Amino acid sequence: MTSVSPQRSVAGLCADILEGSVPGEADLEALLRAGDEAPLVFAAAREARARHSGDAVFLYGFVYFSTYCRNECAFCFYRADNDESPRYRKTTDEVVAICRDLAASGVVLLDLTMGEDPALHDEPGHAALLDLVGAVSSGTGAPVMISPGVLPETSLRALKAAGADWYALYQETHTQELYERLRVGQPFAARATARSAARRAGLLVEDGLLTGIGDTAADRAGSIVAMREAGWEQVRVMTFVPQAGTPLADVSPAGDADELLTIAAMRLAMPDRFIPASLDVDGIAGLERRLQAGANVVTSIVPPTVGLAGVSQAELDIDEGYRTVHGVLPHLERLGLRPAGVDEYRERMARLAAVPR
Ligand code: SAM
Ligand code: MD0
Ligand code: SF4
Repeated sequence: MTSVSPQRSVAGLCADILEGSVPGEADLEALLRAGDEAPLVFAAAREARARHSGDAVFLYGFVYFSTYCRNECAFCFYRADNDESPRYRKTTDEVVAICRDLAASGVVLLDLTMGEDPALHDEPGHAALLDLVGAVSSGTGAPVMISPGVLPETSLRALKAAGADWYALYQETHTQELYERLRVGQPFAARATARSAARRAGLLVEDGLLTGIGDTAADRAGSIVAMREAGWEQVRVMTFVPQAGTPLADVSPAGDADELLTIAAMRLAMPDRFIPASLDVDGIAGLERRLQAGANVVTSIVPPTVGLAGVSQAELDIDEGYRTVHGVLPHLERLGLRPAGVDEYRERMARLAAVPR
């Protein structure tokens, strides 16, 4: 396979990539700067998706079970010193009941997410977390993702043994200076090390980006290349949503144009990977745009009435029941897409796990 020349037009680049050329960093930056030609990039991304995923879309349930956190991420509503965010910690029984209902509603994966809650993180051997993952896995029979923050390899191995399939840990940006302004006080290398440890432990891994937070197209192109080289099985991007009570509360919200182009560029760079359309940025109103940019996963499906929050949109569309399988299905149908079942999902996970890396 050859690299595409950086001099090509957007249309030419897209055509070359669909014919098998591997886009380099300059090519990806050109795609990310497509501007008025963005629709060409989205169409190419949909074609790449169709070749690898057909019309299948994978629906993920999101369970933010503890919103306590010891960290001070500049962008996050749940940073330790914010007293405006809702704090709760669900019991194992509550989480299992929520997950059973989510699995019955048609999601193919349960994403168990928490802040770096000292009550769970400081416990020797992370026994309560292991117990929770074991209970959700055996109680639902569904694939499980954990998003717990940075953990040591021993605990990641134990979580895999307890039934976890995936570890999600986002770098936000692979440009170190920008990272240090965002994840204040958290070493850049520690997150990368934890993802590598998770892979050694046999977990599939998701990395991800934030955009609209001081990043440039060059930063995002560099990140896409870094994530492709690492071979992570799932990659994401979310637009920064300014949060009350945080240092970045007054930043003007970016539109989603850069997020959409980043989804499409990731799809063209990594055609066989899972790439989410998150309901946690623009809610249900933003779903079709993200799917039309080449996403093949819908994340942040949250059941109403059980007192769970989103991360970047704590409340948007949750009580209304729009962030549910029922709320998502009409949008898939309108785009000629269909929700995949758990067996098909497991088969796709196994295929990616078998890719040499
Ligand atoms: N505490 C764990 C951690 O940070 O790894 C797990 C939570 S993690 C899934 C939360 C992710 O949501 C962040 O990594 C970031 O990518 C995204 N996020 C948080 N606050 C956000 C905001 N205000 N706007 C957009 N995305 C945000
Ligand atoms: C999402 N709110 O998927 C969730 C969260 C954590 N693994 C994912 C950021 O949008
Ligand atoms: Fe804590 Fe995660 Fe929010 Fe950072 S992004 S403050 S680690 S919950």
